[in-house]
Amino acid sequence: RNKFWETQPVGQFKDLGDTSLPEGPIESPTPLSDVKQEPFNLPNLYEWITCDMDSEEMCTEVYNLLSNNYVEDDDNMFRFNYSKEFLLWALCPPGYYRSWHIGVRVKSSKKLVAFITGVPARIRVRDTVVNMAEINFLCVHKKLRSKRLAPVMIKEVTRRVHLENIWQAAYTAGVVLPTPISTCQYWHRSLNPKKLIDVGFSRLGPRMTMSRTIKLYKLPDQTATPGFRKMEPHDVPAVTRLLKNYLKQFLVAPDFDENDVEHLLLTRENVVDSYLVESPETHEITDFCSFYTLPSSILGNQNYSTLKAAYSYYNVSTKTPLLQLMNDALIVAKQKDYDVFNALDVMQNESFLKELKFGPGDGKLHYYLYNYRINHVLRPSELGLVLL
Ligand code: MYA
Ligand code: JJ1
Repeated sequence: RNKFWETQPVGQFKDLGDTSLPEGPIESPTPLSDVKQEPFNLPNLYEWITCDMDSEEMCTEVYNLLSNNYVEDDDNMFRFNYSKEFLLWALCPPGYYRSWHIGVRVKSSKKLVAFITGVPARIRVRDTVVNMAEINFLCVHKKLRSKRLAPVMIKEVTRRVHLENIWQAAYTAGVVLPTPISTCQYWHRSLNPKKLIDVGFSRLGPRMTMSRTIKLYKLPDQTATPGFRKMEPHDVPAVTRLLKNYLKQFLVAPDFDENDVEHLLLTRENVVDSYLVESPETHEITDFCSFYTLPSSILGNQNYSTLKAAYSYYNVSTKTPLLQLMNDALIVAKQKDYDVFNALDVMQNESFLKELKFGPGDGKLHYYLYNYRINHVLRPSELGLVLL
């Protein structure tokens, strides 16, 4: 069990509950000259590549690998289908390193068969802001599973992160590894219940008919909050202030500056949508909500091939009740033809999930830190971080 993870500087299951260990880095940084200069060895048939995501061909290869081999639900009915525009956005935030976009090819055919990425992020843990890598999009082609390729990919991304003098990382996974800093629950709000039921994403509840179900999930045609509008480029400073102040209350949260907000939150069609409330009287920006677009392929359905899902991203309420703000987010998502609105129980999301008719899904998401010990398992509401 966990022969690889037992060798890594991460919280180990045997240490759970041991509060004598100090919080913070598990290992100290080594001099940069001591970081291994050559890539880790791959089995002989394969070679490392650095992926240039700006190249249309490279981006297409990555897209194809992920769309056929990335994360599926427990029953293999749906598979995440990140768009090319989304990948380019997620992988190229301010200060990104091209060397952290890592692929593995078959030497003979040049076929891309594995992928892993990191992007830099400043993440605050309690009072300390730590330079970290956010690791995402680890994927090994279905035909090459269980050959211990993943540990080599993880060691190689770790090496390349170390070369930039960064020694910590944050990541999420649907599987349990040593050891989660928190475990979150996915919740789902039906926007197009008939399609969700037809494709097996949800079921007709007991004593429910299709028409009662459609009525249950009906939403108003228009948003309710006066001053609710799309975020625009000139809002970046105000949104950054609002978000920075809001995220202070969480134990683990990103430390965003204006460049991050500009990149991560300004609306990009079919990638990320941001809305805010501008007070009609004072023109102050008082509230904010956002979601990103991550469709899933529907595997083996006669009538439908994709599920259009919105995922709750960062939301801030200071004046408009969060419940009302998120109801407006549901209304715009419905107008934009999303089938479902998904959210984790992070931050203050619990305060609206049940009332806005979200239901718990069958998936959980575990949050992890690499080379940083936290002595207590966090409640999801203590997390102020959403990874893509
Ligand atoms: S999470 C999304 C992961 N991707 C998928 O689920 C897509 C579909 N699945 C696959 O492509 C493969 O099954 C993967 C494993 C590639 C996941 N995170 O090669 P193997 C451990 C970490 O024989 P395969 C995301 O992207 C497993 O416990 N470790 O297995 C965040 C075992 O180790 P141990 C994982 O199935 C990724 C070993 O791998 C995961 O062929 C964060 C088996 O290797 C997982 N999701 O391939 C990565 N799944 O024996 C860590 C399995 O010890 C980053 N394993 O139990 C750490 C920080 C690095 C940077 C540090 C900087 C300082
Ligand atoms: O989407 C998910 N589950 C859905 C579909 C389940 C299909 C059968 N397995 C689900 N639907 C129920 C919705 C219902 C709507 C009305 C109200 C009650 C609920 O539960 C799950 C999340 O719940 N998604 C996954 O399993 C995908 C993988 C999640 C792990 C992600 C790993 C992230 C990678 C790191 O970046």
